[in-house]
Amino acid sequence: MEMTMRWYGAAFDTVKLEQIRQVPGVKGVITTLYDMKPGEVWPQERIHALKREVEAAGLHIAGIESVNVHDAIKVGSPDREQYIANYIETLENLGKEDIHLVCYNFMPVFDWTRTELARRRPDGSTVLAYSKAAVDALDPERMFESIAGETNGTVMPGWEPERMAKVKELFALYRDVDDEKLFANLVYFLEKLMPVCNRYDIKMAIHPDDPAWSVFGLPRIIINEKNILRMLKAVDDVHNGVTFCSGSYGTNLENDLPHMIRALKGRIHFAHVRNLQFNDGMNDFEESAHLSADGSFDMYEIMRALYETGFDGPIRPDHGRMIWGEVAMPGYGLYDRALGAAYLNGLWEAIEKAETRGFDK
Ligand code: DNO
Repeated sequence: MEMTMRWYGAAFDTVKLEQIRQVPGVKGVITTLYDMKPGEVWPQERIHALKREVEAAGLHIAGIESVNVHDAIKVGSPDREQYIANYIETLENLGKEDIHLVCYNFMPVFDWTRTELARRRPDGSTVLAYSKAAVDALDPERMFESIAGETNGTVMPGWEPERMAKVKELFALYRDVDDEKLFANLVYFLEKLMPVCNRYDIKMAIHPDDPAWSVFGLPRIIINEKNILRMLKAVDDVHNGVTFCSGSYGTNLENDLPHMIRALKGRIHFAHVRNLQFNDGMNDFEESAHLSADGSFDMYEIMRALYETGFDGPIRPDHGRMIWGEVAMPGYGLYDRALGAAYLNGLWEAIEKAETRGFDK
């Protein structure tokens, strides 16, 4: 595996490449052209410039998160052909710049959903949190306003203002799209992408729906082992793979994370590893520190399953807590993600050495 950190680009991120470069073991970033709208073609010159910028800081681009998918592709409207052609052109431009990993999601309307961006924990840190009661009481069209005050002036991924202005229209678009239709549209999209992915060896890594169940009555498909295996089989090409996000699949306590990793062997191209603390079954959870003891998951078992299945893609610490007075995009500050990277690297080293050297009796 390669330890990486997500970076949104100099114009959007509060964290600098020079700081990322000082996190032990991190040589790669997962980045994006954050100002590109879903459906636009990414110009090769801009990808090239981004690459140069990252390389000038002594790092490299380990993958893109995300090239967002236009809603026409998700709902399967006639104009999807143009948007798929544009997506293919973007992949070509990425391939020409020697980039071989693309994370994307196929979630309708909303990317990830949380109801609080700064819940205070006993240690004084603040974290993203989800409460079912809050979701049930929420008018989805107002979700963004209800938490907008807590973004620390940053633009949250998937919650871009232009997109949020159109929430009502977006809901109308999905009126006739159920899980099966969404699944068929995903397969249609992936089949069209596979030739270009094969030509440039680009691995597509779908991000799970977060949380891993339907919110606001919208269809959701990338939520459990059965559905992912169905998707991988439907387009049975190694370039059709997944981003294994423990914090997203883990929202559903029925998902046995190490078991899922083993079942997806060979098709996990990217991993987001973080912990969650459940407070009231699945009705309430918050994004604790990465450490096993701070949350509900056994992080050692998650890392061990990745190790044992021969995972060799990029891994990144995921959302971090806001600590030590840092003001940053919720989930994407420097300090706690750096602690997460160090911890995950430590687990990996211990697993690897125990495996290769064994323990002295
Ligand atoms: C949130 C992220 C998601 C993820 C996308 C992938 O912090 O995990 O926005 O990047 O769903 O397309």
